[in-house]
Amino acid sequence: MKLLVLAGLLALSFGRHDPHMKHGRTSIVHLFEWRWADIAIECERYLAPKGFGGIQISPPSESIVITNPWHPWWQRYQPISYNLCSRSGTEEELKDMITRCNNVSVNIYVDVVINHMCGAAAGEGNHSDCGTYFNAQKKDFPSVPYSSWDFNDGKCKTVSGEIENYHDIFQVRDCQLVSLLDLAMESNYVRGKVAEYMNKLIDMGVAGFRVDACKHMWPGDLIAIYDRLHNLNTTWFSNGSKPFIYQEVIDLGGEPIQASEYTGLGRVTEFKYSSKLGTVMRKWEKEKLCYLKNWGEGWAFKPSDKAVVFVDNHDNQRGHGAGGAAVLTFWDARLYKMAMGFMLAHPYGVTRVMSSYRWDRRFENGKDQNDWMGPPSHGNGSTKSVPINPDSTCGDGWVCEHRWRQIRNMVIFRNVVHGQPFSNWWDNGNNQIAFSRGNRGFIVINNNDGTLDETLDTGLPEGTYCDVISGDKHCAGCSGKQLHVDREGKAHFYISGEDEDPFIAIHIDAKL
Ligand code: QV4
Ligand code: CA
Repeated sequence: MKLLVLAGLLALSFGRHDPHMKHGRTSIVHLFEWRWADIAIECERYLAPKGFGGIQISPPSESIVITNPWHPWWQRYQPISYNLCSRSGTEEELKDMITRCNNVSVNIYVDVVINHMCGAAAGEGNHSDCGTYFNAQKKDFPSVPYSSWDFNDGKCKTVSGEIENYHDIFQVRDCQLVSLLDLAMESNYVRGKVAEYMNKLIDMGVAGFRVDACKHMWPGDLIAIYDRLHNLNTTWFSNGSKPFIYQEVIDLGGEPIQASEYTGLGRVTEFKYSSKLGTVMRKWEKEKLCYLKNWGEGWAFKPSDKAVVFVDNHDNQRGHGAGGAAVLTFWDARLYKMAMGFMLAHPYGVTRVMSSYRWDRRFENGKDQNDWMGPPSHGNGSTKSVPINPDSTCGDGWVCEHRWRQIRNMVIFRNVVHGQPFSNWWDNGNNQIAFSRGNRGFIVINNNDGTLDETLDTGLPEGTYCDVISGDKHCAGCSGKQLHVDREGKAHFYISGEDEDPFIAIHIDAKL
C-alpha cells in the first residue's frame, strides 16, 4: 500500500524536473534585478544567439518599498500582493518580455515568494511598488486578499514568533523567517491563492519556477500547490508539459530538514556544490582540483537529475543565506572564471549562471555593511536600464558575467557536449586536471602556481581547434590559442601558472 502511494506520488511529480529547454540548450542565467524591458531585448540580441536556455527573473509580485536602507534588493522578497507590478516593470512589460523571450526559445523561470508576505512590523506608513494598500501589523493584504486567518501565528510555538532553532522542524516551517509574516499553507484558501498566482504566470508563458524558502514550507503543502498548477502554455511548449520546479532548500548538512525531502517534488538548489567548489578552487581545507575526479554524487550531492547548480547565487555572493567565505563571485574574477569553466564542462546538474550588479562593498568586522544595496538606480530608486558597451560588456554597474567571453563560451561548450559522458580524466595529483565530454569537448585547468606542459588524451577527432577561453572562432580563423589534436586524439597543452585565465577549452564546433 505504502509503496503504491509512493509510486503514485512519483508519477504525479514526474515532469517537474525537466526545464523544457529548446534546441539542446542547457543553462539558466539569473538576470538578478533586471528590468523586464531589458530582459526582452537581451533575449533577442544576446541570449538566444549565444544558446542560453532560460532566465531566472527576480520576483515579479508587488512588494513593500523600503527606504531605510534605501531600496534594498531584498525588499522584493517581501510581497504585499500578487499583482504583477514591481521594480522590474509592469504586467504589460512582463507579458511582452515573456512573449519575446519565448519567441526566440529562451524560457522564463519565475522566482516566487510564497512562504510569507512582508515583515510583520510594517504598518500604515509603508509603501508598496504600485501603491496597493496593505497593513502588515494588522495582517491585512486586501488585494490578495489575505487577513489574519491566513497566517501561522497560532501554530508557531516560539516566544518571539520567529524561527529560533533550525533543529526544530516545526519552528522552521511554522514560525516567521526573519520576522516575515508566515502563510498557513495547509489552508485550502491559501493554497488556492498561491496556485492562482503561479497559474497566471504559467498561462502567460513561463516555463517554471524557482520556489523561494522551501525549507520553510512542508513538502505536503507544496505538493498540494504544485498539483493545482496548469500545464505549460501550448503556444510554446508541447502538450502536457508540466512547469519546471526548482526549490530553494539550503542543505549543507547538519540540520534535520534535508533537501531529499523535496527532490520527489521537483529539483532542488544544491548549495553544497557552490560552497565546495569555492573551497576547492581556493585550495582551502587542503582541497585540490584532483579530488574533483568524483565530483557530483561522489561528494554527497543530490542525484544529478534532481539538482540545479551554481557557483554563487544572489544571497551567498553577498554573505546572505549560507555557503560562507569560500563562495566565489565576480569579485574574485580569475578563480571565478575557472570555477564557471569547470561547472559548465562537468555533466552534473542543471547549471545556473549568475549575472550581477556591482555595489559598494565595505567590510567591517568581517561583514559587508552594504550587502543590502539594490541594483544601479536613479535618484528616486527606480532601476537603471542596462547599457551595452561597444565591446559587448555592460555599463552602469551591471557586471553581466554571462557576457564574459570565457563564461559565455562555456555555456555554448555545455550545449555542444550535452549528453556526452565524463571521460579521459587526467590529473597531476595536485591542482592540474583535464577531462573530455565523450568525443565532443575537452577542458584543461591549471590551478597550480607552476606551469602545465603536457600531452594529453583528448578523445577528440584529429584537427586544429580554437581555444574558446582565450578567444573565439570566427569564419575560418581563431582569435585565441590554437590546439592540434593528432590522429590518436592527443594534443599538447601549455598553460603558465601566471596566466590570467589558466585554462583551455576546445570543442567540436570550434574546430578550424
Ligand atoms: C530583521 C531581523 C529580525 C527582526 C526584524 C524586525 O533579522 O530578526 O525581527 O528585522 O523588523 C530582511 C532583512 C532582515 C529583516 C527582514 C524582515 O535582511 O534583517 O529582519 O528583512 O524585515 C532576503 C534577504 C533577507 C531579507 C529578506 C526579506 O536575504 O535578509 O530579510 O529577503 O526582505 C535562510 C532561508 C532561505 C533564505 C536565506 C537568506 O532558509 O530561504 O535564509 N533565502 C531566500 C532568498 C532570500 C530571501 C528569502 C529567502 C526570504 O533567497 O533572498 O531573503 O524571502 O537560509
Ligand atoms: Ca513557513
